[in-house]
Amino acid sequence: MDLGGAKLFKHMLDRNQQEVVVNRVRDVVAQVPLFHPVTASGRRMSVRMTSCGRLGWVSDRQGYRYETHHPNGTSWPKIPDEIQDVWKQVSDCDVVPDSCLLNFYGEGAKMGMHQDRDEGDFSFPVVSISLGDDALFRIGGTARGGKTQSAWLGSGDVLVLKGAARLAYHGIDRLRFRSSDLLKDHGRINLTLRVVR
Ligand code: MD3
Ligand code: FE
Repeated sequence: MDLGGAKLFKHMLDRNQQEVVVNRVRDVVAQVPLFHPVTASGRRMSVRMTSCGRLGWVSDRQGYRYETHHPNGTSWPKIPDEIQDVWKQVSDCDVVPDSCLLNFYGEGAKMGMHQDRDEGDFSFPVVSISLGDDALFRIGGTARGGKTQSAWLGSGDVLVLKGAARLAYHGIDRLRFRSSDLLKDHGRINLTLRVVR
């Protein structure tokens, strides 16, 4: 499947691999808890986030940026091997990712259309792993407000963004809440692996 240069690998992770990754995510969240990022304008995002790897993405009233520590002062844990393995399989890139953003969507959470441009080099791909409930993903072009394409991302799906798609506007319109039984309390986890530098 091809969404404007984004490559979607449906069902790349089987149920057992999904459970292993969820357990690794639980280990990370136990060390660096999920938080609701706040935008520079003071709006609280509906998605909760945390990170692992050398750098993690944070947003607060000062704006958004990559930091070496969680807002509580803890350094981010290492990216678990089972998550790095997915990058090795699909990124077609010899460089290892230095950041893994962990997004958690509860009932009603969504993410508005945006570009990812806080990284130092857009020639590296971004790899996204979806776990739990189905989410309606939307991707457009590199200008805001153009035509868009949509696709449902299901548990175990992996999306690779490179080339023109790397700077495409994208977002999550809505979840099909409780569509998956992977997570006890339902909801969705999205992991994005990046080279930030
Ligand atoms: C297209 N995450 O973390 S994943 C994000 O499902 C983000 O949580 C969404 O947008 C989520 O920044 C969408 C798919 C995705 C991830 C990164 C991208 C699409 C992308 C970077 C560039 C272009
Ligand atoms: Fe994004």
